[in-house]
Amino acid sequence: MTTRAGFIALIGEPNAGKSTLTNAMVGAKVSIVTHKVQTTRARIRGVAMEGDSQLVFVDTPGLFKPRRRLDRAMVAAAWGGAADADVIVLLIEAHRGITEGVESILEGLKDLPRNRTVALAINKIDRVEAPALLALTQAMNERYEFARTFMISAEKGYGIEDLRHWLADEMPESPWLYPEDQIADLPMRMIAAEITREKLTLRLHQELPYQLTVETENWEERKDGSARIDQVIYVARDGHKGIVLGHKGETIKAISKAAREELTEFLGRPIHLFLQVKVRENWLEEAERYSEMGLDFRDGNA
Ligand SMILES: Nc1nc2c(ncn2[C@@H]2O[C@H](COP(=O)(O)OP(=O)(O)OP(=O)(O)O)[C@@H](O)[C@H]2O)c(=O)[nH]1
Ligand SMILES: [Mg+2]
Repeated sequence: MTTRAGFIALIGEPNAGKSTLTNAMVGAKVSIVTHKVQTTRARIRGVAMEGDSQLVFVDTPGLFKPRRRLDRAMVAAAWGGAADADVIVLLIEAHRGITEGVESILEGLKDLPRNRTVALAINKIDRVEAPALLALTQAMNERYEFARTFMISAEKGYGIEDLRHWLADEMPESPWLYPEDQIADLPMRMIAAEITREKLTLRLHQELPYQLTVETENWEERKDGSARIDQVIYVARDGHKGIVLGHKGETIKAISKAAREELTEFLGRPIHLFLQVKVRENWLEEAERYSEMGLDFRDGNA
């Protein structure tokens, strides 16, 4: 039997639906999703099988004009993911069309090695009418030579099968890169931290989600099959700590409950989750925080 395997980088503007597509392809939630931009911070790999092909999806942080050190490190991680992949899929949002951000990603694509296969996936087609899609497909293909264009809805599952089959055929001959039953290659402690960060992002407003990070400090397996997980939420200011805790600790309690429930389901056993909020004014400039997130601190150098 000839087997195939390779890496597929999903790139696009923040909020394009890259993580939603990763999860849809894998058939499980390996990457967190929110309605807010800049949810994904590092490269997250999700593994899917299609016939004799193993597809390793590399979900990347969104591409945008970076301002802070963290932004720069995220954008560098995204382009790094693209440069290393066998196939790149550029996701754009059907209802937003060719934004300034999309234009600048197209410019960036021209700097990649010429032989790279790049496909276009127009996502969120559930939000527009068909004629608009045809015009958008044409306009995008005039700007860049895409190997194929797919029209999909990552959320509703439209067009996903087609894309998966095409990707499976594009993969190079190779032994499988992961055991057949593995769906992600993120350490569990990191997945657990991401789940808590998702709940924080969903619940907190404005800039706050961008100014915090979550780390799993301790993971203790218990004899009864349950596990105790201790996490720290780093915030940059005293005021932020108050907001995360909420009136009488109600906010943190709700976040903790939501995260614990998802972790319990994900792991299939009881989880005891303990969250602690720490003020660390300078965490956005600390190398250790970046390595915990799976980012390269030096990529953030201006
Ligand atoms: N209507 C619609 N919404 C979608 C679709 N795919 C994703 N979304 C929504 O778009 C939002 C962003 O999705 P994500 O998957 O987090 O987007 P992302 O590209 O990973 O975003 P970043 O990690 O911030 O770069 C979420 O609210 C999703 O539910 C789709 O096909 N249709
Ligand atoms: Mg994402």
